Amino acid sequence: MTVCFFGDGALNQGVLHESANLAAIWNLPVVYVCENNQYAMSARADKFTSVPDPAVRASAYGFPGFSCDGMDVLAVYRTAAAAVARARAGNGPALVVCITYRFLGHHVGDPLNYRDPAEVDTWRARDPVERFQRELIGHGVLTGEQAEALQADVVREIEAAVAFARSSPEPEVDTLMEDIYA
Ligand SMILES: Cc1ncc(C[n+]2csc(CCOP(=O)(O)OP(=O)(O)O)c2C)c(N)n1
Ligand SMILES: [Mg+2]
Repeated sequence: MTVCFFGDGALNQGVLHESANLAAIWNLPVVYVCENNQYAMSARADKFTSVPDPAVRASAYGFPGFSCDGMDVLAVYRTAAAAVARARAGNGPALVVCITYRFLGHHVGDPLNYRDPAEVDTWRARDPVERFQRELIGHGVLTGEQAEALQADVVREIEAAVAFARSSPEPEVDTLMEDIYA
């Protein structure tokens, strides 16, 4: 099966409509996952998407659409697992919309002058990584020390990857199209 990820910015592109329609007609094992972080570049979702919950659009293609709390790791897992199980059982595509939030700008130079910092703080308080960590510690799956050690491991891994990239030669121009499927 195939999982396609896209942002809320891609929701209103014609190609999504064409793909979803064909996927339904051919009964393809596809799960469409919209990471609805409520901003596409500097535009707020309610300014460019006609419905508050884009999951309702799936019914127009004849397959189910599920919205879930994208700030809750286990809610995303349960919702995705149901959509994947359907697809694997031969029941065709599904749309999963994860309601989340874009903490940072669209790009590093984004002035973020189009939204209220208080809104960001509200969503930051629901940070899914911190929330899941609290849940794991609360259920005794992880100790605070193990969580800290894990975080230190991740930081080390990222730093090693950055160092590797910085010390590697620039890629050749003719590799530009490698691993791109069209
Ligand atoms: C096919 C295509 N159409 C339009 C654009 C211009 N564009 C770049 S980013 C963007 C919005 C992306 O929104 P989203 O996926 O929600 O990303 P986010 O701002 O959340 O990072 C658009 C319209 C593009 N890059 N490609
Ligand atoms: Mg977005």
